[in-house]
Amino acid sequence: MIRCYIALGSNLGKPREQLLSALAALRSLADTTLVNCSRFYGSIAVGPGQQDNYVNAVAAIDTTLTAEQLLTALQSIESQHQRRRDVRWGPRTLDLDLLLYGESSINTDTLCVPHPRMHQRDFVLRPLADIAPVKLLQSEFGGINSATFKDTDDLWVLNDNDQSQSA
Ligand code: ROI
Repeated sequence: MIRCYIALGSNLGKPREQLLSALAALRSLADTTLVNCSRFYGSIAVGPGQQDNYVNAVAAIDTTLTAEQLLTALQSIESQHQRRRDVRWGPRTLDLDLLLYGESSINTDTLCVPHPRMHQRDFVLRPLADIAPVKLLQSEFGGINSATFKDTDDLWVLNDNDQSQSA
């Protein structure tokens, strides 16, 4: 079994429900166990132009799928959620990014792991810090620590009972 981390993001449709539905899809993926998921975060869109706020989270899975098979499975879950790939950096119903595949470094035309932009993105690092082992956070991420993070104007923890869809 390989321990993998997957970033989830949505800012179209009902973002929270998109994430819950994506987690259900991950849970029923063949040869894969959903191990854990971070809290859900609201976040201001990073990137050009004006976009609605996102809901972001990070999930941990154990899988015997190869990285390529996993990527294909993630893309198929995105398609099931009406993901369109027309606008780069554009709004999306569901984005599933493979952050880490065990300790592998992968660099092919289709796949780059560890995800090349994850270290700069608080909307990835902060949920990751909820669930990743301290050892991994120390070795890969300079010791980021869930306990030292505070809500900011750009990124905040969503309460489970907060039903607002505006993130
Ligand atoms: N911004 C936020 N806050 N969250 C995301 O998941 C996200 N995903 C993206 C871009 C457009 C870069 N911006 C984002 O792909």
